[in-house]
Amino acid sequence: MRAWQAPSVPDVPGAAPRPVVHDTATGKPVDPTQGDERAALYVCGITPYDATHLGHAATYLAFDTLGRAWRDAGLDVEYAQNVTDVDDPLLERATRDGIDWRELAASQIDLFRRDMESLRILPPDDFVAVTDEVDRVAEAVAFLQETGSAYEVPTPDAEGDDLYFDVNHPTDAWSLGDESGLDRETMLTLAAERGGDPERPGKRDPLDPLLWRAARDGEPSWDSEIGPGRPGWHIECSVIAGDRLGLPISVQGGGSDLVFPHHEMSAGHAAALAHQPLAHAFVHTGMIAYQGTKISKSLGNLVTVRGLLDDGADPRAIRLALLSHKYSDDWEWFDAELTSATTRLATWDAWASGASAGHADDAADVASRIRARVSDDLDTPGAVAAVDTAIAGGTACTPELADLIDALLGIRLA
Ligand code: 5CA
Ligand code: ZN
Repeated sequence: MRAWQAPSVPDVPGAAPRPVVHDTATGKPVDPTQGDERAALYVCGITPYDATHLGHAATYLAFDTLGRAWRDAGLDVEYAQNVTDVDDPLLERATRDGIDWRELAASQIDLFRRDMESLRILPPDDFVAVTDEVDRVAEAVAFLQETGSAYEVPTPDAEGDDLYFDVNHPTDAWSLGDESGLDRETMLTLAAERGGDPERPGKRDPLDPLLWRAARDGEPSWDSEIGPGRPGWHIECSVIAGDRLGLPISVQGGGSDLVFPHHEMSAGHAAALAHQPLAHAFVHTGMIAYQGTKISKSLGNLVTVRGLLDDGADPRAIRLALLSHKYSDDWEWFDAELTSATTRLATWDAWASGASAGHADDAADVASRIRARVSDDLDTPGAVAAVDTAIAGGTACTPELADLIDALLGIRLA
């Protein structure tokens, strides 16, 4: 489906280092392109049932920064992102609010597009609604059934049986825990909290995740070669990433709440489908909290991009506030974040417009410093500090330096 309008990104001369990022699976910094000229990025997209909150914004901004750093290093970037436009939380919200789930999804996807545009986030090349990929998911699940990785669990209340993934069926490119590194007890707890159903009777292993939910009365379903039903959650991302980008991809990205079960199981499905690892690196953003707890639609402690913009925030200040934190940290949003980012932005704008005289000779060093910081596991706070230091030290903002700030940090200074 249509993504959103791309912001302009200046081409900046000079060499940028290849980015290195922290890989959750190995716990180490890696070049996920493995020296290739092509970088393939898949980032888990929204479940469209509430407006873009700052946690979403921070997550997409982190991967936007990675895409910008790759481009600045001269790589060809291919980027795919899904939208989970049919899933239990979306259906529950639509029922609660008495609206059609399709209408709810469409309106929230539109809002997300507008928010991403306001924040000047680079759009994916492929922005894929799960409801447009149901046939492909069904085909993949049929293949998993034929090859012994999927099995039926008796489902008396449905037209057919639900299909589950057998986490213990051997694959050559994955075994349970490869991506998350978690112990079984933690996996069981997280599966129960994050959409899994370890208590469901009839499964071979309590951790086996749903691949295909057979049609129930009153729930959306699609006819398919494996009977009427709808996709499970993890398989959608394995299929879309594999189809659009080819496996293994460079980076599978998302928030740290997706480490288990979502990315673990997506990697398992990909391995069973393609005998390939899903990704060279699994990169996770930290969770943003507000009023003491993780920002979440279900908890209701939302700070939305739209809300801040409606209150008059400069979208560049929202961006700068988020960039001032390390992407992988968990941190808490305070209203003062926006105030200090707005003040900092005014200082940067005045500097770029040449209001204060300065010397231009070390502007190139500042540019190198920004590039070095961003390519070192997306150290955007370090890049922000490099600009602050340049201003404090009397370095003038050359047009090239302003372009580099725009290209890497996505902030066009006045
Ligand atoms: N549709 C699935 C992924 S396939 C999903 O998790 N959707 S979501 O709308 O719940 O989240 C969208 C993205 O924002 C995910 O990458 C998620 O990890 C991230 N995210 C959600 N809440 C936060 C938060 N409080 N802080 C940082 N990132 C968050
Ligand atoms: Zn996903």
